[in-house]
This record gives sequence, C-alpha cells and structure tokens, in this order.
Amino acid sequence: MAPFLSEDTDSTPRMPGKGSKYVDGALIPDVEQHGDNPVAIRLTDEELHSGRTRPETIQQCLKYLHRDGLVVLENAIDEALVDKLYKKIVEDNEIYLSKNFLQYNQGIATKNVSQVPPLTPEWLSRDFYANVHMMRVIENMLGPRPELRFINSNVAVPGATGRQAVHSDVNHRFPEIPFGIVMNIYLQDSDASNGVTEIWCGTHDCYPQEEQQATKESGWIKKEAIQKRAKVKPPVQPKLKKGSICFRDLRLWHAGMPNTSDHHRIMLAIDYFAEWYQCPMTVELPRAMKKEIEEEWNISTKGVKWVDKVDHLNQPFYLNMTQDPSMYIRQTEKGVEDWRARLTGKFEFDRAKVTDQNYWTAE
Ligand SMILES: O=C(O)CCC(=O)C(=O)O
Ligand SMILES: [Fe+2]
Repeated sequence: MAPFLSEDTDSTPRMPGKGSKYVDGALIPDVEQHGDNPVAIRLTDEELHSGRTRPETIQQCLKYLHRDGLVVLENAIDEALVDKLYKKIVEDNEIYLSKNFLQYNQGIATKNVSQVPPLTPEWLSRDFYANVHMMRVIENMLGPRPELRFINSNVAVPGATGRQAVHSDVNHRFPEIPFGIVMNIYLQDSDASNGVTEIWCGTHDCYPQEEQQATKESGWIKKEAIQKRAKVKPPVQPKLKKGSICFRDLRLWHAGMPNTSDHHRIMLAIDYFAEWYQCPMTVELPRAMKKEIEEEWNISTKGVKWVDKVDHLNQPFYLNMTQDPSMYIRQTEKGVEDWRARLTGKFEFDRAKVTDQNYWTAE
C-alpha cells in the first residue's frame, strides 16, 4: 500500500540520530531553548539539500508546536531566494501604500500592512508556499491533504511608533484542537529593533475562546487575561534568523510591534487548514501553475481559485478563517465589510486605538 503521508518512509532500524537519545523507550531529541522564547529547530544542510526531513526533526517540531502553539524551523529555504523576494516586496510596497483601499493593521501608528506577495509563475516558488520540510510538519499536525487557503505578507514599514493589541487571529467559536496553522516566513534577520512579532507561548489553548476575548468583534484579548497569563509565561520578542519558518497555531496570542529600524520588516503569511475543518476561504493562484502544483506540490488545492493572472497589488484584504462562508471580511474603499456591515449597511474603517489596556504592563 502506498504510504499515507509523504514519500519517504524509511523503516530501517537505526540508532538515534545525532542530538537524540533513548530514555525509557522514548526517543528524546536535544533542543535548544532560551528562557521563555519559542524553540528553534535547525535543519541540517543534509536535510535541506536532500529534501528529506529526519523523523526526529518532525517529532521535535510537533512536540513544541503542540506545547507552545509556535515553533521555529531554520535553514529550510535557500537564502538567495529569500533575498530576492524581500527586494521585490519592498519595491512593491511603495506602489501598494498609495492604494485607496489600503488599511494599516490596527491603526496607522503600527505602519503594518497586509500586502499580497507577487504570485506569477516566476515568483510562486514551492520553497516558500509548499516547502517540503514545512509540509511534513503540517500534514502530521493537521492530517492528510492540508488545504492552502491564504497567502499574504505582513510588512512592518520602518519608523512605526505604535504596537498592536495582543490578539488571536481567530475570533469565532473555533475548535479546541489545531485546525489551521499560519507559516510566517521572515525574509530578514529579525528582533525587537525591526519589529519581530510579540509571541505568547502556550496561549493557543490556555483559556476558552469566549472567556479570553475582549469583544465579539475581534480577537483582542482582555487585559485581565493578559496580566494573569504573563505571570505564567511572559511574552517574548524572539531573535529570528532570515528565512526562518515560524509555524503558529491560529489560536495563539501575538502582536505586531513597532519597526524602529530603517528597513522594512517582512514576513510571509501562508495558511493551511485541516481538510475536516472545511474552511470556505479561497486563495487566487495563476492557472499556468495548476498542473505543476497539482502534480508536484502534494497539497490539496480545494481552496485555490485558478485565475489568468493574480493582480497582487490590487487585492483588497479578504479573510474568512471561520467555517461559515457568510462570515468573510473584505476591505473596501468605504471601510471594512464584515457580517455587521452587511447587516446594517454601515461600513467603518479600522480605527483601532491600542492603549495599555490591550497589552501587558508590568505590575
Ligand atoms: O506583523 C506582525 O508581526 C504581526 C501582524 C499581525 O499579527 C496582524 O496583523 O494580525
Ligand atoms: Fe495577527
């Protein structure tokens, strides 16, 4: 019978690989962890170049992704590709900032925009969007045939003064098990100085959804919950290497932070959903890539809408991570179209005002 998951099932008995040992019948990998920071796992060059992820690497990624709601995988993408895409997105950003549907995520002070990366065949590289090592983790986390349904990037424009509220990207009644993962791929070395994301490890399942949310309209977290959780595990702004893939459970608390450097900070945001979840969101990809993606990428394209050309800089933000097709959100020139706007006919712009009630303050 063909293997259920991806290609390389190696049944040869073996000694534990370098950096792992057997303890009481378990294979325990050594990992480096610094304080409350998320765990970063570095692929060996052998893994990178052969495209074969060691089972121990997959086990580590799954362990920490389940435990912390976030894990970092380093050395999974060729650096030259990362640099080329960074340059292109910076060039595009100048054009994108002039669009009249543009909105900053959580107010202008954050200078954080969602900008679709170029998706012509030239730019639609599997190394980013269906990276073989990334997919081994995703298919083991979400089950067979994970569905690609969202491709975007977060550009933190230099010189921001404001931060985002601590939030979860999902604010509907979501399942209490992993159902969707966003892969944030950082296109430059990142730390607090250029606005690396604030991360709250372990918050993907620390409170019931309705207890943690400040309001029904957004995933912003209640101040009381923020202060309480920080006593268990405080937030961190990790140091991330260029090309790192951060797997983030969509339920995890996090926040975009000010980029006080003089360079754009860019992270791709690629969302995969479990097949059983039946997410109704779709992502546009060029028809010219249909054959290659369907035959070679080893992913489900149920959530892909094939189009002649993806007009990536003229795509107003669109999102629906719920299970209900009628719950989508779309940016328009009149404001945000959400379920409430559709009901009342009143469109409003995201005039979010982040105050110290929306993030952790030392007591
Ligand atoms: O850009 C970032 O670091 C995070 C942005 C974010 O979380 C959002 O806009 O929802
Ligand atoms: Fe977010």
